[in-house]
Amino acid sequence: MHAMVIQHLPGKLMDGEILRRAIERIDELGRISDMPGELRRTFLSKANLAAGACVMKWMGGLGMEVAHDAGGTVRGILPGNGHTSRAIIIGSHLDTVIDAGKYDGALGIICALAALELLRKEGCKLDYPVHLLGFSDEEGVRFQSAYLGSAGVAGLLGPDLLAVRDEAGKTLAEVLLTEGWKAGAEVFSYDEFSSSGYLELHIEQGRVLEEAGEAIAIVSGIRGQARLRVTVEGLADHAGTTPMNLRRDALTGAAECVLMAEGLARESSALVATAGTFKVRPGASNVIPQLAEFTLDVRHMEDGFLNDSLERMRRNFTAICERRGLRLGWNPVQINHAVNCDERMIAELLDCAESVTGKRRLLGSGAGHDGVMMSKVMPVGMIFVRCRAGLSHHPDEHVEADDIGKGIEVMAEFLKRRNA
Ligand code: HGY
Ligand code: MN
Ligand code: MN
Repeated sequence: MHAMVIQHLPGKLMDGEILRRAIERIDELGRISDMPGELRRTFLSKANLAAGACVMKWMGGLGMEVAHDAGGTVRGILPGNGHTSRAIIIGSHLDTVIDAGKYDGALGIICALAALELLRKEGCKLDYPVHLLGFSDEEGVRFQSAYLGSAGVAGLLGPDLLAVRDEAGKTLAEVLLTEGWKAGAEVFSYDEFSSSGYLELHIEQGRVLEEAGEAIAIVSGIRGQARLRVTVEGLADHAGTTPMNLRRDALTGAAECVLMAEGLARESSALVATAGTFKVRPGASNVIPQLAEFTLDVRHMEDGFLNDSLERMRRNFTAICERRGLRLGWNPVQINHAVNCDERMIAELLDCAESVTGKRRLLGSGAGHDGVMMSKVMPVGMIFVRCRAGLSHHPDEHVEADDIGKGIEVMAEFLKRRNA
């Protein structure tokens, strides 16, 4: 764990108490894990529910009215002074990837809390309610489908998503029934009338800010993302007696497919393709693999290019499998198209960023975020905070205290300027 040394503190947080508490909370959430020795919180896991309960405690401490839904998303409501009922939603996600860093998701929730604390310290009452949401599942580790928490609150958990299955073959619908956090659960539901916007602070998870020597960027949009489960089926046989030309080796066929996808992505600077998981059956060293299954994560800023790339991969995988006497299973799990952030929020956030940092940096997001789902029912804005070497989805993910303080100030400034 990195001892967070607070050197120079930004202006408004000079006493450091709010920033210090935010950093302590990042460390505290960073210790709530399903796996000793690494950080892991997934959909409805024990640690994810514990993290949600911890955030509810902090929100309660700020006088917010707290609740959770059956999927594990938590919410705090800070009522406004009644001038308008249209809330502004702030927050991020509670869950993590496997062996994660402690800032992806958590930073956005904790900075949202800190921004409200900063406004309270400055005696700033807001005209409108603020809803702080900690989404239960943005990474999609358990079901390989992203944004389940925000899809839930945006009313987008349709039959397709409810039918996705986890490793054990359980559907999301079954898991909600059997493992849901039902005691005291409320239904969170937002539509285009309930809120005037969703604002999320998140680490950049890229290198642009670090290379520019800047702390803050405002996000222009979120790249489209396709998640697939690909299976390649061959024929198990004896590793010692089967001649190479008679083999129908599922693993080598799948490997050729993965390398084809990588090759295609290397041809174009804005396309990325990743096989993050790879399983082989039966999985004995002296048996030619019968079945190989891998996940494919493919992303691009333009939907048309993403769709064309997926079609090229599917066609090439089919050809590879035919040539090798293998059977291809091409199974899209979830395709989210690119999302633009709201022009008005971008303009306001750039002004806020300039007032805090003197810079106006606009940046597209290669990573996915809950704003993809929230954008279906409300305007979306995002604040990026620099992270060291752009490293993320890794235990060494790191953000400097000063940059956290600036992020909190930009968010607080935005909320303040939304007052009439
Ligand atoms: O995968 C992503 O882009 C995000 O971290 N969920
Ligand atoms: Mn994230
Ligand atoms: Mn992530």
